[in-house]
Amino acid sequence: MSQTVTPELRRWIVQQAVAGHTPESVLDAMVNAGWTEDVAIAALERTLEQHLREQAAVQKTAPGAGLRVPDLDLSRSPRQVDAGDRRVDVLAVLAQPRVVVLGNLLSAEECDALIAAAQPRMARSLTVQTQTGGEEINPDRTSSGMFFSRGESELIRCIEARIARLVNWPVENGEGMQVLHYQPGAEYKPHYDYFDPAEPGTPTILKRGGQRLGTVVMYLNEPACGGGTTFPDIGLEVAPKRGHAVFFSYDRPSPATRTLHGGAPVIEGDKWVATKWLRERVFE
Ligand code: PD2
Ligand code: ZN
Repeated sequence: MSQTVTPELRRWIVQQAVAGHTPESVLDAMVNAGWTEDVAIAALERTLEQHLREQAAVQKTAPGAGLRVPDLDLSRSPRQVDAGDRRVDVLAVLAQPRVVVLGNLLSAEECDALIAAAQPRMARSLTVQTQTGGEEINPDRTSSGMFFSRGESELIRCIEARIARLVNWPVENGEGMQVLHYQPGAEYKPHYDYFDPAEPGTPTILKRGGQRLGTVVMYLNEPACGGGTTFPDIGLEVAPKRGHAVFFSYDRPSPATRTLHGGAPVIEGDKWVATKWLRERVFE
């Protein structure tokens, strides 16, 4: 039997270590699950060494040494933040990684209007092809989607200005808003939103606006079951609730940011989201 150490297995190993399980007990669990002992030991050693190296790199980098990133001003622990034309509820805050769950970012009417405007333009979702900087159909992302151009309508301009004010980041640094639609069984497997510096296509992608530094995922409707936004490294799942959103930022393009996240499979009903990615510089 060929035994491949998948990213999921690596993540599981790190999660076991972080939860305090000894390497011996993790090894036992792997062997019981059918792993050859030699392969399991090698996978454990390599994964834990890499994890320690990453942790050391984070600790060596003093706070603030990463890039300046979009962020809400939560210094007074406000219940609400003024986003210009709307007061947005702050429902949950995590400092490290920075994750903020927001309520009332969009009205029900805005959610419906976004879906209606997106619907005729939906196509099977593409992801950036990291080898070349082009785009490709990705089996890890079984949703369909479309992009609005920045400022293309009054509705889009209004939401873009609100997000810019909320996270203190220029409208011009935002990518065009993307709408995704998931039907039952569709998901977006865990990924990072930044562009991996090790991929050959990344320099081409970065010419247009630099790195992504932050993401706002806005929920436009409510699937009956499933479809949460998951953050496997921090054990968080954000429920898709109409008008709510989750914001998170990453000050370096590294797994050390612990911003791995995914769209869990929709089990019943369907799911609509709008995503806004925020870049380092002006995105033309
Ligand atoms: O739809 C989601 O919950 C989701 C999850 C992860 C969207 C994105 N990433 C994204 O658009 O980047
Ligand atoms: Zn994402």
